[in-house]
Amino acid sequence: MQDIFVSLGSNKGSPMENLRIAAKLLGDFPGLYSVCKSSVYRTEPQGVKGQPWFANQVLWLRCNEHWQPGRLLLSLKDLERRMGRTPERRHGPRVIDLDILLFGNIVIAEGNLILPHPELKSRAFVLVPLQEICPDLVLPDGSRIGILLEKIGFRLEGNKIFQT
Ligand code: PH2
Ligand code: MG
Ligand code: MG
Repeated sequence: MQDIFVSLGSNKGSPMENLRIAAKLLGDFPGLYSVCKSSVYRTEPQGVKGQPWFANQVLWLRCNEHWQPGRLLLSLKDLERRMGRTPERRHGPRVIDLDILLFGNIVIAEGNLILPHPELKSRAFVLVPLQEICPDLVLPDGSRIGILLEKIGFRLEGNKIFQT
């Protein structure tokens, strides 16, 4: 069993509904089990401004020995496609974005399979929900969520995350 953290993001169509459907479909993958889900946060767009705010959520899952990062990445891409995601501008609006944040303590960089997620440490829309569900989480390099959050500028108001 490995612990896996997956980030869900949507800012096109019905974002809340898109997250709900994606989480449900992910839970249906054989050998992949849901541990818990964070709240859904409404978050200021990072990277490309002037697009609708996102709905973001982090899921904590566990998998059996038949899963490895490469297979999970392909399955997430397939799920995005099945939910109607079409190729779009980098960082632009999307129906659903499913990113692996962490897969156990695996550190890997092979093409588009990069773990931990390369932007994990700079994004409040990932760190805040991660801290909500797993406050004691330690990354493979020894860094802690609380310390990482202290290093970046952001504001949390209810379930809204502002980060410029
Ligand atoms: N995803 C991006 C780029 N910017 N900003 C927010 N707030 N939420 C996202 O999920 C997001 C983003 C690329 O995947
Ligand atoms: Mg992404
Ligand atoms: Mg992605």
